[in-house]
Amino acid sequence: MLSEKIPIRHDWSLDEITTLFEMPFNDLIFQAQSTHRASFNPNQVQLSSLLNIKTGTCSEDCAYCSQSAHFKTALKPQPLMDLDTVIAAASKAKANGATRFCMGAAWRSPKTKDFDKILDIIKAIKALGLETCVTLGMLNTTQAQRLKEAGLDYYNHNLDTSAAYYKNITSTHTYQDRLDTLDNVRAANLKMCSGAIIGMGEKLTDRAALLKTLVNLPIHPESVPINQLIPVAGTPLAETAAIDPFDIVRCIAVTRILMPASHIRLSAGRASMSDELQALCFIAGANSIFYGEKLLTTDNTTVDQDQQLFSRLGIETI
Ligand code: SAM
Ligand code: DTB
Ligand code: SF4
Repeated sequence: MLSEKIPIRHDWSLDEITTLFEMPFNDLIFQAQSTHRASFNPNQVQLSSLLNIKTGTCSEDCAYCSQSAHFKTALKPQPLMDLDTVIAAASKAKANGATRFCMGAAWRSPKTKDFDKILDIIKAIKALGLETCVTLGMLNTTQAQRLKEAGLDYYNHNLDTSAAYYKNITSTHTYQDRLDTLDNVRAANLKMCSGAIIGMGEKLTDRAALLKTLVNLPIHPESVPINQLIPVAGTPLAETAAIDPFDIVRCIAVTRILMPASHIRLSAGRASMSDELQALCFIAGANSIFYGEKLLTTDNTTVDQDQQLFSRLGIETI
């Protein structure tokens, strides 16, 4: 780690961010890797495991999502999992080396009847010695506070794309709803996990505008997942053309430069990426992954594949 810290800024303009995206690739990667080294050990990657604890029948119509009740996908809906099933999955993730356990529920917002069960799940996972993260949809201030009191570490709520492009992605809630939840997460003193999906047909300016919103929040999200769209059959985005693989590297590099002290997670889409592309993403400043055979409803890389890749790259997992 270098001693010189990079300043944390909250006043980035769209032009400045667009200019970063348009830099020659080598210059961009050099700046991102230099920034990365100022705050982090460049040979360490944090491992978060994911579990979908409630599957499908979601009232929202997010165009990328396999779990929306609005689309006919192959997914089998499942109610909220039992505590014991969640504990078993978390114990396995811990034994494989994960340090954080992230749980997702396909809800617009948490259901009152299930909320106490969620609090029990968080307490039990904390007791295993894992960091906890949940993503349950929109939260009000009381819900955020109760999650904090149960010992929750992180709340995941992605802005996903720019405010302008978000209107093409969902009609059942607004960008302002997402921002309000992020405010409530901060007000409860929870750590924030919020990031992007790229490859939904958005333009470079949408990627820049999304990152501008995230970086100019009063505190940068501690964790920034960068997802590449996984096209799911039956969803409106099923036939979306694949992006240029260098676009995800650029997106990670710009995110690293903007948020020098945040963990940046190379998230959905790794299963379709080559080892070389993933390595470029780590050079560009990604220092966290979702680890384990499944994301929420789709396949991830296997634990064996990831362990082999990290061994070839001399990366220590934490
Ligand atoms: N219902 C909650 C919400 O909307 O925040 C939590 C679950 S939602 C599935 C969590 C995140 O997963 C989304 O915001 C999106 O970033 C990501 N995601 C879902 N489906 C995806 C897909 N097909 N490809 C890439 N990312 C996806
Ligand atoms: C995030 O940014 N990505 C994760 C997690 N947060 C909840 C979800 C990825 C989902 C990919 C599609 C699926 O498996 O359903
Ligand atoms: Fe999927 Fe979450 Fe949107 Fe529901 S709110 S459709 S679970 S992304």
